[in-house]
Amino acid sequence: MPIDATKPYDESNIFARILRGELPCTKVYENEFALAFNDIKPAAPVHILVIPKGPYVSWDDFSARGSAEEIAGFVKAVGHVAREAGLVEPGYRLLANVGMNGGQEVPHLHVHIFGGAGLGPMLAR
Ligand code: DGP
Repeated sequence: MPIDATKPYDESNIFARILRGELPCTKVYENEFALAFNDIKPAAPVHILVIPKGPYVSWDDFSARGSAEEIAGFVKAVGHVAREAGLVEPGYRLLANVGMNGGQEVPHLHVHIFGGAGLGPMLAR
């Protein structure tokens, strides 16, 4: 069920619980700005989620309230994870769903990194 991305941050969301170590994840990378882990329901041979450490509901929230340091650190972490996964030469796709029409289900910003195969058209038609 997609979320309303204008709602305040919910500390009990599943990715907040992963960040606090209350729930497990298959960690791919972590630094002071970001945590990256494999998606539990992969939609491509490589499907990694990268989340900021701070409490941001969505890309909208992060771009509005995140500090320049957090935003730069997060963007760099996404690039680092994709490079380390060997995705640059074959290519990959980034996706951040926002709110209802975007189909966002977890109310903590996450960027999907998809790769490992040709990914087809950008959106289903
Ligand atoms: P989105 O629709 O953009 O909000 O995508 C949410 C993604 O999060 C979806 O691909 C499945 C993934 N996901 C949901 N719960 C968990 C979890 O507990 N662990 C992991 N690793 N991924 C999860």
